[in-house]
Amino acid sequence: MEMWLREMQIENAAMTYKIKETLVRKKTKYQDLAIVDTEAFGKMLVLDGIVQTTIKDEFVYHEMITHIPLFTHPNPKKVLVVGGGDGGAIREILKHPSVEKAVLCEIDEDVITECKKYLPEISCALDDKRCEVFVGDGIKYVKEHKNEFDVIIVDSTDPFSIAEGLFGGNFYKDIFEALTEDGIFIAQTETPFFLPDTVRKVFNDAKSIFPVTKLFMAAIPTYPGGYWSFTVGSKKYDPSQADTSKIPHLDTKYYTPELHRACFVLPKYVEEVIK
Ligand code: AAT
Repeated sequence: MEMWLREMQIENAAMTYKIKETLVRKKTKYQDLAIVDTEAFGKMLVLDGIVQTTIKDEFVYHEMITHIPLFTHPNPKKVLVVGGGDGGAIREILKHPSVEKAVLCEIDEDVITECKKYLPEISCALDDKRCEVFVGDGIKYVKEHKNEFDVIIVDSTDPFSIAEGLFGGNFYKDIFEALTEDGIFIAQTETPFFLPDTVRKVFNDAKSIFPVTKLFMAAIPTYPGGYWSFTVGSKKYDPSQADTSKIPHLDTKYYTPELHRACFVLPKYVEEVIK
């Protein structure tokens, strides 16, 4: 018998994945969680029917959401990840020797537990002694920490339900306060192809708060549209002008110093979205 997972990527279009095996499926306190093994992308984490990360393409997202801000900041020591309970962002952050502490603030403890069990390739650094795991709402956590982090990474689900408040101006104001004086923030900010209004709003919210705001793109096959946006808000350093000449070699599959600068060059339709 063939089993297929269908993700409704937008209202009238879907992606389907042939499933080898369902490893876990449960209702957590916050969402419907599944980790399934698929023919095309290997194991994947699915929350409320939406693909969050897969063994085959996770490197694109996790490298770009971390190395762009961490190689823009000259000396990132303390980093916060909001969401990201799979641990992929933490794994990449801890490749930076300057980082003394990486805090993960994930609302759903089951995401952490199940990813540790079934996705060790991604979650492997969550037990590192430089990583501190905190289970709770990122909105509250950020509000309660001031002038503390050099980099804040918002690795969240799409802007509905528990993650809705992670996409707005009020949250970005709190992030600004939680950052140190030359801090940098980055968020995954959806698809400009299918959701131009969302991308525009989030970008403009960030722009109204941060002195430097830039958007870049990366190609992520399992995300709607296949071409995903990230927004960077920075108090001081411009990520698109980072000095990439002295970046040390890191074990990456997508990020390169050349791409660091090139990814900020946008196709015309994306430039129009954020104009
Ligand atoms: N690393 C890629 C995976 C994710 S999952 C995003 C995580 O954000 C989920 O585990 C979810 O439980 C967590 N989350 C959602 N809302 C909050 C909140 N308010 N506070 C803390 N954590 C939260 C990102 C995938 C992007 C998918 C794009 N389509």
